[in-house]
Amino acid sequence: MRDKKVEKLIKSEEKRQAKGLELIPSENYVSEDVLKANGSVFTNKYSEGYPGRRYYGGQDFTDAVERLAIERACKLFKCKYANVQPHSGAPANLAVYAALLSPGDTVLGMDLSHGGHLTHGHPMTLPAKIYKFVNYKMKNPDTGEIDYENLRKIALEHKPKIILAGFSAYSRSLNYKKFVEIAREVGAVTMADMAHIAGLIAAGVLRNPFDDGFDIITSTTHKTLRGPRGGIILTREDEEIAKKIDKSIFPGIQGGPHMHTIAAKAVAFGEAMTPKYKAYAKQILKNAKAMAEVFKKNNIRMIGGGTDNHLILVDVFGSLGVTGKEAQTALDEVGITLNMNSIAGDTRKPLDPSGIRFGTPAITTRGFKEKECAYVAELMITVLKNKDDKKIKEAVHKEIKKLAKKFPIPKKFV
Ligand code: DSN
Repeated sequence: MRDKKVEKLIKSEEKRQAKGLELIPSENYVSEDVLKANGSVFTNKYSEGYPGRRYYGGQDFTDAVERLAIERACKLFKCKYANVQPHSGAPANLAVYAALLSPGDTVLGMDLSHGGHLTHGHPMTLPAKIYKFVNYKMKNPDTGEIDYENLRKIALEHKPKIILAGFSAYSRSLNYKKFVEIAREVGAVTMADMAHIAGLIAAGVLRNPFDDGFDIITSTTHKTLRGPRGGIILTREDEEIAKKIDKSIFPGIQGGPHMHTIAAKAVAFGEAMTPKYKAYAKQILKNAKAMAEVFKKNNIRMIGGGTDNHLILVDVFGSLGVTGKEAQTALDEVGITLNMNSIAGDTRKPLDPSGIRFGTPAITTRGFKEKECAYVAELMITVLKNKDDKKIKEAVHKEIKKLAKKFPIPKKFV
């Protein structure tokens, strides 16, 4: 690269990723093919519109690559329509709201502190300023069970136009059938934000909400799905809904699609169709269970009591008297990256909450199996219990570096 300053920063980030262990459950490593497509000359092209209906010339190859991404997304997630243009998850969710709601209409989504996402109605977000959001919660944070009775009660009372299932910090499975039943009772559209678990659904190791009758799925493409940073909106079968969503993305809230990202999405969807990817997805779940088992054995409280998916949410403050921020910092110091997270009923502030959230998608990409994951969990607990002990932290850091060296970030997945 001619720009030495930027090149140096890229190299430093490369080193950071190689030397440490990534446990942020929404992060992953992409293949060199995804990286290549994402850094391709498609970045030079404007292509407002959709394949066959663009507002600029020179679209032979953009049309072909977008069609390919759509075809693969539909096959992967078993649906009729896909919009592959959302720049990420937040615009994907906003586009669905804008497509189906009028200002002031109601959406029923999961409470942020119980695992939902900011875009599911946090008062600071734009959607919450336009639409009304009401929230459902878990019945019991120690089992993670959703309070479906109350969800139905809220739905009957508020008559939402959209009932939204999905989360960014919830470790159990949702009962999609119940959501669909309640939505049909109140005449709502069902939308699943599966950003965290899209890859696990694509691989068939977690249930596909479409199989239970969900109307719409939104997702990012860069988490378990292991593609470029981006978003998608899938519609099971309703052409009218799909048309409204297309208009909502363009010209509604976005301009030119990022064709280089769409090319990279097509590559990632292709990779996710392979038997190797299915094995990867299975291993993510096994690895998360192996880590949860260690926390359980050590009597450390997990929200939901364990995990059915790729992530674990631990109440470090309640169990060990260590705040989420302290835990994040101490683990950062030994080469483990994760994030502090609020937990249900948290009395602490979001910038220093009671919990930490971590998961296995990235370390599974590196080839970690249950044995290594259980060991990492043990090391994490050692650090959490000795967060001010320099010597212990140095010893753990050595172990983490050894593991990182033994399991380099792969470049090819298929
Ligand atoms: N920021 C993502 C996460 O970490 O879960 C969700 O948008």
